[in-house]
Amino acid sequence: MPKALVTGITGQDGAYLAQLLLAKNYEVYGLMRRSASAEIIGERLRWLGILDHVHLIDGDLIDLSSTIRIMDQVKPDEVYNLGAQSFVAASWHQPLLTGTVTGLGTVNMLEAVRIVQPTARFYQASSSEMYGKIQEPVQTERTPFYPRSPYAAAKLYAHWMTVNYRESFGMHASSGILFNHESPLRGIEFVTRKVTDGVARIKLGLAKELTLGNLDATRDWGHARDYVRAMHLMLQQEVADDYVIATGRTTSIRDLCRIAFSHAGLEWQDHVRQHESMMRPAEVEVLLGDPSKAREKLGWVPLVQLEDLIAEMVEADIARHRGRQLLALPREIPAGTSAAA
Ligand code: NDP
Ligand code: GDR
Repeated sequence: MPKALVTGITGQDGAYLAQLLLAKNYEVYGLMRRSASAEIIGERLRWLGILDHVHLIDGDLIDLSSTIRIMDQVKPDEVYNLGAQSFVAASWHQPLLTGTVTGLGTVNMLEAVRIVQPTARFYQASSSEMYGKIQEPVQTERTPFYPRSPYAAAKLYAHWMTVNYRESFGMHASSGILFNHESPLRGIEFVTRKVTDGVARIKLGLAKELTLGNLDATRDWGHARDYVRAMHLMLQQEVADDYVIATGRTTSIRDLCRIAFSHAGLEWQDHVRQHESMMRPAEVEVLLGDPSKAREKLGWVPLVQLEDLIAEMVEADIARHRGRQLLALPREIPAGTSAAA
């Protein structure tokens, strides 16, 4: 039975990846931060019905002794490093924490692999945010990077350290440059989920308006379930490499609103408001990925269309607010209450 160690297992991708690996008969271990709210932290895994099927080990990415201890305890065949401070807007408020967790935390994992389990295959969760102020209209593995936030700068450091460990120590270390991917398990602070949650509240008469920031930005959105398949495929290759994972279609926040509100039979213009406080100090205006290399080398293609993804999210949020799944859900803050966008 192959063994996988997943950091960030309590997050959106970690939960879907754990589900995929269990279905493939892996023994799945997850690094989990200690929390005073441990019963809530595991909610995504519970939502997928797999909380009791994974082994959770306490530790923290910023603590090298944690990563070494866990590597020694598990001796995994594959390591998926998904843990991060992953919210771009928060990275301006907490730049040092973001650099420590998202940047140096990756090196703590790489060091633990190098010291304890150098034969393990390593996956790094790199990001399309590294392209930032885009240098080419369609981004590939060869497009130069131009990070626009403390988050993106931290991810870029982690990305190059992954490449460096591959080239310096011969480690099987791959980086997935993933474009935005969403699901009903997406954190409420990200724009897709904020919108689908807002649609649900408005539909059910719990709210009248939804306040957003920049409606002109465009993103290449896919489904998280499709994207974790790509992570696994990367580690099954004989030679480690870096891959762009994207759909090849970009959509504005405005059009996202149109799709989500119309799914519930609502007009988005009647409800969406823009507010300065939701704007970012520096914006990534457009992202559009070319996943040709992943298609050719991994045989990976995305299966879910944006409209179907948004429909699934709206339905899930309506169900949540109807209270059908109240006990099985992550704790949420109401959309629009955060000062940050
Ligand atoms: P989430 O924010 O949902 O999950 C982040 C995970 O990291 C959580 O499990 C969180 O734990 C954990 N974490 C945070 N800080 C620490 C720490 N100090 N030590 C250990 N674990 C920690 O992110 P996603 O699932 O959406 O993304 C997964 C990864 O992929 C992230 O690295 C993200 O930056 C990257 N990425 C995501 C994309 C997307 O569109 N979703 C696109 C490209 C890259 P806790 O539950 O305790 O907070
Ligand atoms: P992003 O995702 O920053 O691309 O990072 P997010 O959904 O937060 O923002 C996407 C775009 O929407 C605009 N926007 C708003 N965003 C939020 N969150 N809230 C709002 O009210 C709002 N209004 C407009 C933003 O300005 C932005 O242009 C995500 C994360 O998962 C990262 O970890 C990952 O690396 C990248 O995707 C790829």
